[in-house]
Amino acid sequence: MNFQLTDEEKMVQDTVRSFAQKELKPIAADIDKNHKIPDSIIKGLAELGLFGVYIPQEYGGAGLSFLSYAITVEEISKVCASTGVLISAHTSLCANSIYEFGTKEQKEKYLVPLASGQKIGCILLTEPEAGSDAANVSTTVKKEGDYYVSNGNKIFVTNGGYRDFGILIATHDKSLRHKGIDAFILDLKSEGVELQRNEDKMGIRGTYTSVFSLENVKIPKENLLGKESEGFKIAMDCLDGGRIGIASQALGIAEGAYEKALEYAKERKQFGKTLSEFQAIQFKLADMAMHIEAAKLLVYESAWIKDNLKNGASYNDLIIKSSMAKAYASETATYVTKEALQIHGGYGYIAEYEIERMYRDAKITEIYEGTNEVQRIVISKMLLK
Ligand code: COS
Repeated sequence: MNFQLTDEEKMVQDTVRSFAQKELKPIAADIDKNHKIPDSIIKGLAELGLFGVYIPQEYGGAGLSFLSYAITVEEISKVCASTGVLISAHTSLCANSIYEFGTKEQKEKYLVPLASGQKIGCILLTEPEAGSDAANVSTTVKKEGDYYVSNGNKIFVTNGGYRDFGILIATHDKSLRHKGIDAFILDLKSEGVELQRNEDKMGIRGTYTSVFSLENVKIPKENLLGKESEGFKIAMDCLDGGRIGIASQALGIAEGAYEKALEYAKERKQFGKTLSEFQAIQFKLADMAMHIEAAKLLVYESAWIKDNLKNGASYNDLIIKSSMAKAYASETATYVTKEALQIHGGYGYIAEYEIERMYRDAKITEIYEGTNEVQRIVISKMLLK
């Protein structure tokens, strides 16, 4: 067992940390306020290769490990959770699906611009009646000559507002549930794809959470991803990696809040001594650090499993550990941000101190890419198999 990062992973950590601290930290509050990640940040991330960390170089990526990707999302999310999920949803839910299931032609046409950061990716999976019950999608596809024609409604599409590329999950026969589902690469500028709105939300306010309607959208037949009826498998597979991405985001949020609380506890004086001299605060810090460390081990281990699937690591292990990492790290993020806010007292409630943003950002990690209740369904099903 080796708990050390490779030299390459350490370099990624240093590079991303330095970018996050220098470029992102000073404007994280503005990203939240203005509901937008500046184009200059997207350009900077692209120049560092962070839109395709583990995608091979021949397809526009940086060709590094999956663990490097997890570290990237973690370091970015320490200062800006919106930018963390921009990278995570783009990579895990879109680029990854094309990388793992796409043809050479699909990779050249769609993966290269995604992995190099010229285009931003998303997945169109969730619907008003298909959230946790992902197999209940009602968006239809019907083959007509050289096209599939799709109709339906999609919600909660992270990154949808960029209107670049998405993975569309739709059914050709709803009565078959997950066995009737297909996946497609969809250009979000196609005729019939209407962006209804970007939601106004509690946290990760720098991201687009979009609502789309699809009316007679013609998708070229060569945009089918994998084979017909493989769509649910593709969605689940990308979520297995995606859950590590969200776990990394949650870990980063928790670490960012913990660091701020630690710093504040050492500076703030009440009753003639610093907060860090009170045992009540010391115990809070100890508990926060303990949970963060445990979350980190789960996140890094699941990323390591994903990196080692070709070297004998088991896919079942990936499913169970990625769900554990996601549930545990997200619960750590909500717990740690709550405690960090409490340590800041009244100032924690004031926007200038940033903890209130981290507290708001943390909550979604318990919900998206599978609620933590769904993670427990996945974990227990695997345990009882
Ligand atoms: N990884 C790989 N395969 C999985 C899987 C996973 N995590 N979870 C389920 N599957 C497979 C099952 O093995 C089964 O395959 P077979 O047909 O070959 O047996 C198939 O998918 C159907 O599984 P199951 O019968 O368990 O499906 P259910 O409809 O009961 O629901 C859950 C499965 C709840 C786990 C699934 O719908 C889910 O993950 N929901 C949450 C969706 C989500 O995360 N949405 C957020 C999107 S953010 S963009």
